[in-house]
Amino acid sequence: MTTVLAFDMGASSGRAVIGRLGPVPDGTQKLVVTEVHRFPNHAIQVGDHLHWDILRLLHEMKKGIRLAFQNGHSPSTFGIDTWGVDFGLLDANDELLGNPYHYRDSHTEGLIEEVSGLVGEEALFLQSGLQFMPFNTLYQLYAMKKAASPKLDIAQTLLLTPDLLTYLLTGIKSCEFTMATTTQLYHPGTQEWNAELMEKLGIPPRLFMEPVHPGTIIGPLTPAVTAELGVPALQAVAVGTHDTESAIAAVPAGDEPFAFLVCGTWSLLGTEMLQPLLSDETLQLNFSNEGGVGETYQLLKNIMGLWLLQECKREWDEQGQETSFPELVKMAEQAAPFRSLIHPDDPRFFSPGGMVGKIHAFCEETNQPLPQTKGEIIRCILESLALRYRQALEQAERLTATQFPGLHMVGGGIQNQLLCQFTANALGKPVWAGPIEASAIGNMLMQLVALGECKDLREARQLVAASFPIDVYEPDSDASWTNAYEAFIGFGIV
Ligand code: ADP
Ligand code: LRH
Repeated sequence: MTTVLAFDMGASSGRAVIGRLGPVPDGTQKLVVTEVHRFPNHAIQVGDHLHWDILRLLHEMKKGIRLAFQNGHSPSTFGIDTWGVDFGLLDANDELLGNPYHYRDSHTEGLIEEVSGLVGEEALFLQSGLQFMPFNTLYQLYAMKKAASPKLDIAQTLLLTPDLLTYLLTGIKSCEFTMATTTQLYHPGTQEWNAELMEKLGIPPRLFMEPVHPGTIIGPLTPAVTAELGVPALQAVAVGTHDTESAIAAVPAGDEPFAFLVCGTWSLLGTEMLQPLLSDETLQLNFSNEGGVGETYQLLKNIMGLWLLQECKREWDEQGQETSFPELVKMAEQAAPFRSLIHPDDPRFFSPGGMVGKIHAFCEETNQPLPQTKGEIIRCILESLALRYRQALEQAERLTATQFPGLHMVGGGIQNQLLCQFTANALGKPVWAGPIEASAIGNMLMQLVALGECKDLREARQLVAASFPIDVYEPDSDASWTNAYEAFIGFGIV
């Protein structure tokens, strides 16, 4: 029996999950997962900026380690995955300089256009493979440069969030490849940091460490942490530290090309490749090539995702009317279909706050009735997301000249069965949903690879298929989805 511990830090919550690999009565090996700790993760506004509460996350992770042992588990390794792009800076004494910015902070507004003006949009795409998103690390650092941030002047090392958390537990600084490729500063052609681009933008190249690949052992917890928690010196492993890449590693796909949708705060829809696809069409359709585990590249699009629903829920909860996710889904189910649609990737929906008002404004501008009740608003979001998934899947098919037989959905959002069914209906193709805790499972898989318990990504995916059930959603043949898609495409957003 091999036991590992995965920390999966999403933008809305974090969890510590134990994975045990061992034989089952039929003689095969299975992975069994047990959640030992779950905690909320919030953005915090401090003055003009939005930050992560990184020390609270460290505190909760320590609690997770303690609870794992108290509950009788004895993991030998741990791995950390988090959302992409964000980072902390260390000074010459290796101390953290301030609270890391949240990727939804407004300091990067307008910088895509400014940087494209300096470097050229096509050149930037060919040198990074990434879609243009305002929060990419590049724009965050450029914003600090423009603000003459003294932190940037004195920083010696940049650690992306999972590497920062690993450092705070082990004292070892590292840089993991999948996260490095979310920065827009890593060159997919040369497979090196793009120092030339950094110099052009005034970003100091000294900050960046040589990336290591998922499956590399980093080192043990510090003696201070083991003494504080009363646990042995677990070894940290560099997993697919970008949560999206860990989730894709846990898609129970076989050897054929497949399409995936990682469904959480964000929706990431795409397909797995062996090389980045740096075509003109990839640039036009605003797809990313993100480094994946097992020497893969993931051709994918960021879709605003369940953030839309989370923000409406937050607004209503703050008004004192708490409603759970399952209750909201039930209300949506009872609401009338196709009353009004939004385009989830209209930029107005990106920043926190006022989500119901933003949805109303979108509907008003597009001459649609305003969804009023909670059920109407959530139904509008879910139908619109499902139509956006069809649009993105068709784009992925066009880019790769492949017809996918269906869509694998993974992540917390698949607990929303209405969304899974809407997605199958919108696509006219089956949806295979599972596992829910894909990022934590993918995280564990690379620990198992590091420990020699799993040979490679292919074997790891076979283990997922053998260990976790999949729910199948067959499409309803209903012409209203085709009509709604035509209206949706009319919004004109690629
Ligand atoms: P993150 O990107 O923060 O890691 P998750 O993968 O945990 O996100 O997914 C969180 C989302 O899953 C929530 O925003 C919510 O929309 C959805 N969700 C979670 N639990 C349920 C549930 N019981 N029923 C329906 N939807 C749920
Ligand atoms: C999803 C995710 C996504 C990034 C975003 C910042 O959690 O990692 O892949 O683009 O967060």
